[in-house]
Amino acid sequence: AEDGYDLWLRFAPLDGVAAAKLKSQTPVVAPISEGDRSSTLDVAVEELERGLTSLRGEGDPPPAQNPVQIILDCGTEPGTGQSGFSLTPQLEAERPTFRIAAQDHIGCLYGSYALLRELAAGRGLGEISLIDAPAMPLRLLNHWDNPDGHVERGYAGRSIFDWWNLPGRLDQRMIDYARANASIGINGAVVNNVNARAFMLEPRYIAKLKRLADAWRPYGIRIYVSARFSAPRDIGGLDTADPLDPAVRQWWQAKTDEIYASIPDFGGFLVKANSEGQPGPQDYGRSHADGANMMAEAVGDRGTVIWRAFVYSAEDDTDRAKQAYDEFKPLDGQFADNVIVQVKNGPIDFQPREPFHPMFGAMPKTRLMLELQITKEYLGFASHLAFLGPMWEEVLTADTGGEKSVADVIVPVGMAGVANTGSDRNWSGSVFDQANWYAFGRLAWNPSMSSDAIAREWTAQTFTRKPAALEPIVRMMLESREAVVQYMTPLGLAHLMGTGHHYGPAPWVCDLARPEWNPCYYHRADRDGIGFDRTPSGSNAISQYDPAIAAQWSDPAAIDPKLLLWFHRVDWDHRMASGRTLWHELVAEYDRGVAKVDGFAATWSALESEIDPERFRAISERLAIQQTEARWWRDASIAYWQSVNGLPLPEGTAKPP
Ligand code: GCW
Repeated sequence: AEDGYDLWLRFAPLDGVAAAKLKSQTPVVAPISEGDRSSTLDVAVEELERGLTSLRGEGDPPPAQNPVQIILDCGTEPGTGQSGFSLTPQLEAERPTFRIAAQDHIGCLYGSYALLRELAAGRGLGEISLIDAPAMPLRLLNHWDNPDGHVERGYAGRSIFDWWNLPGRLDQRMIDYARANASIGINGAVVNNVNARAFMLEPRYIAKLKRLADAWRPYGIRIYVSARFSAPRDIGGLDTADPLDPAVRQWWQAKTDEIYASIPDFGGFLVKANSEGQPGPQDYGRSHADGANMMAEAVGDRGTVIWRAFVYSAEDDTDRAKQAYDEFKPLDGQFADNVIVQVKNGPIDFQPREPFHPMFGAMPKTRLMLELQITKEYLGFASHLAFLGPMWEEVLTADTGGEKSVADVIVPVGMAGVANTGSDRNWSGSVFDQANWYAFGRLAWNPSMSSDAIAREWTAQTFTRKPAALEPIVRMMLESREAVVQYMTPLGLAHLMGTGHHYGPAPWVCDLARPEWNPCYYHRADRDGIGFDRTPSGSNAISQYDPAIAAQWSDPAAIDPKLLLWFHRVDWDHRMASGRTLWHELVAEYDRGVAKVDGFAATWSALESEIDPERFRAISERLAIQQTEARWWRDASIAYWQSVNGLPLPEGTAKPP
């Protein structure tokens, strides 16, 4: 059944010329000598055989007279460095070969997946000649999975990790999960929520973690754990977790050694400290650097401590968008070598659109890693179609000043994506959300890939290679994130979702205890105008950016209108570049968003003959939900703004039904 379980690894049979060619070439994987074998190479061979058989289609092919030998050459140096590979066809030779070369076994596995990906996109063996290597060392998924099976901000069922039955039973899903990740180059997973339970570090859990680590090792995936900072108190029997206390340091040292004794390639710890109620070093008057460095000392050169920069405090009434920078910038240069500071793409929290996080341009002496959210907490969950490639491309290519893009800053370190996996048959809730997992992996591998190229690859592997169907699908994917921005939070608005669930519109909410939990904190609309003044006349968050960027953004006429209300508070009759007033432009944006979604539904319904009935229907139903809810967002938002500004709808605006 086409239930989506196979993700982008379907390897649907080729047709036409491509099929005939592959059948006549009958590529076979050349045997690997006993001495060169490894569990990773066994996986590579198995994947190649499975993929090729599937791509060739039903039935045994007639034996080719001179079959193409696929040679895995994994001990040589093709000049690509660690985990890289080269693919070289030599089909004209007397004995035709296709060579996958790498300096290490994982490089050969990545090369094998790359070959299959190219074939699955419809290219012939002879056309597949490439050299490639991952751009950044760490390409990690962060699971916000709780040990009780609930996934925080998960919209695809329960957790895929079966802690109850581990270590005794290993679910086949854990292997398929590793295959999917390895196929796009993901090389690590933090398996539990950053809002962590300390008991994940107890011996009974270490045994479970070990079983997973052993299962994933052949696929090049290292396991990481979110550690609760107060663990020495919670499970260690100490009465403090003060990072400068010798007993605390000793406890972490012993705990870390215990983990490495079971899992020699354990990746390390991810820590959310002094953020949203989590314990941390500040509970003892110590800094984030004190806390991170203490744990880093315990880990040593065996792994990494990844410290999250997502902090904002209940006691601090400065603009929430400023707080992480304010706290971390003074610590630049104080973190140990094996500490990484992990920064969300924007300064607030995974909104449909935010400017890039100012820390990326401000911490030259700190190893920074980018955190993206694959699960769509603020973009309509798995119900709304939103391909996030364009959003991530936007942040990666953003200029941080000094001629460095965000990608340039993080390439020496890595990228983390908050996973959207769950127990649903199709893993991600909606098949289109699989594309976000895929895009994350591809961008972590190569942050200069275009979202267009990624959408094409994914669509060819997931749905169809036929241009007449592939082109419209890709087009709608590429428009989909902007559509969500337009019907939810246009022109730089943000955080107007209902508090708690973050799903529907609630710009009117203003009575919650913590000011920055209220949508009204973000839009600041009243009779006269709307928007958050972050220029020097307001919170001055803009000063956290490079002076040249800040200067451009400070001018409401020069800033991209997509960020206008993020940085500026303007009158309702403020003139936009379009010639419209802000109010009329805002209404037009909502309408454009709704119109785009109507377009997606029309595009999709025209594809009925090209898509299997199961996935066709599942996606049709979700698009219908999105059509209804885009209108909900538009109409509720406009009605609320009108209740504040008393302005009529622009001439010609259709009345809500
Ligand atoms: O996006 C917000 C979420 C919280 C999350 C937090 C964080 C894991 O609403 O659910 O907690 O950010 O990133 O720590």
